[in-house]
Amino acid sequence: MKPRLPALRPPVFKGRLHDARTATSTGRWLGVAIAVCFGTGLISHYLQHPPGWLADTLPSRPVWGYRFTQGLHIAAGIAAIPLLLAKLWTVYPKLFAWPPLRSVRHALERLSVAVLVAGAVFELLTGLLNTVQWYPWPFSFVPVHFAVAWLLAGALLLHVAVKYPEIRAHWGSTSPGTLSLPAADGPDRRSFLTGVAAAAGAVTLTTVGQSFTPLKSFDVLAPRHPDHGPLGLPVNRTATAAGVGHVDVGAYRLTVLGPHPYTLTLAELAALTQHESVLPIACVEGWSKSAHWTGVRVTDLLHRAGAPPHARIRVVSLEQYGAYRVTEMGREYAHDPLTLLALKLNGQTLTPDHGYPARIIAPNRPGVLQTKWVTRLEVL
Ligand SMILES: Nc1nc2c(c(=O)[nH]1)N[C@H]1C(S)=C(S)[C@@H](COP(=O)(O)O)O[C@H]1N2
Ligand SMILES: [Mo]
Repeated sequence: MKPRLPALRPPVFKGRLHDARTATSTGRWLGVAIAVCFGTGLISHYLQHPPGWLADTLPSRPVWGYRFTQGLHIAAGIAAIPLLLAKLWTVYPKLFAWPPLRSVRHALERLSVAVLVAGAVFELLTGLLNTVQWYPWPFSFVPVHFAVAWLLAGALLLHVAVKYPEIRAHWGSTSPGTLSLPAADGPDRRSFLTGVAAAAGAVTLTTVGQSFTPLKSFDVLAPRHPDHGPLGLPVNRTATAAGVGHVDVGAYRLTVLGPHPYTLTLAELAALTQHESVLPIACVEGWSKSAHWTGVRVTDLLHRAGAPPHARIRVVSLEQYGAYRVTEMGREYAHDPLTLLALKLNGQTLTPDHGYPARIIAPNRPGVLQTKWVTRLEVL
């Protein structure tokens, strides 16, 4: 007996919320979240990898600038996940539209939607996994996340342009006449949208405390809690993970290379004029916490080496390998009186994981550039 093949017929969707109006309602919030992610992502990228012409003009104020923009980047990305799921659920019947391709224009539009969906899923997934430092892929996160962001932004602009007439028709809260559905669907849609808003609110509330510390007691889902870590500050990369291990204080030297190079022991460094700064560590992964730092002003160290007042510097760590072993610092940071080569954190000697014996702390700067275990400053 021949097995009977089911007839190939597209499924019929009777749900009342797969309509343009619901798609517009979810889409606009998703669009806002993605736009915020894109803008704050650009800020983060150019603070970390400034082109030459920009490096010396990057501002060191406001001190909380990067804390704010990166906290927003991660919060918007997390909130976008339930919004994206809701939006995809609303529009997925279109996958089964028949015939699949009606014209060249229709084919191009579907292609752009495919890029849009793939880009959005990719960015939110890789971003989320980066916050837990899980990299189950063979490529490097930063350049690929950055490149796909442009693809996504382009596809989103195109999508908004193509859908503009529909978006406009369904944007307002009441647009009678354009509604193809009976008014009885109103309550349904309201419940759906309320549910989506509640989901987005819940994931935000349970994670945003990792950087917005007034809400830290609700931070139960974020990978980091602002209070968990030695001296009340989280640690991203431990001394052991960085291969720094135990630092021999007797052998430690700080070298400052410039027109008049010199070398200091830790005792000599500690004998220089010490200053205090209250500055946050703001990690690209979304957590941040403000702390009291005590140490020597970087600008004083550079001045002593005969550096010109506009000098840019390179900071070198005791760390042997790792992407953040060597970092560069533009002149606004290097000569900001708040920028320290810190020896103490919250009144106590740095712990090995926080960069003992000396680490950089500068205002408005991504955490990855707050170099720990510093052994050399080079005037460029
Ligand atoms: N040498 C070195 N410095 C480093 C890192 C590193 O991997 N190596 N990690 C950076 C990152 S990603 C962050 S967020 C901050 C965290 O500082 P903390 O561990 O003292 O909180 O240190 C930065 N300094
Ligand atoms: Mo970080």
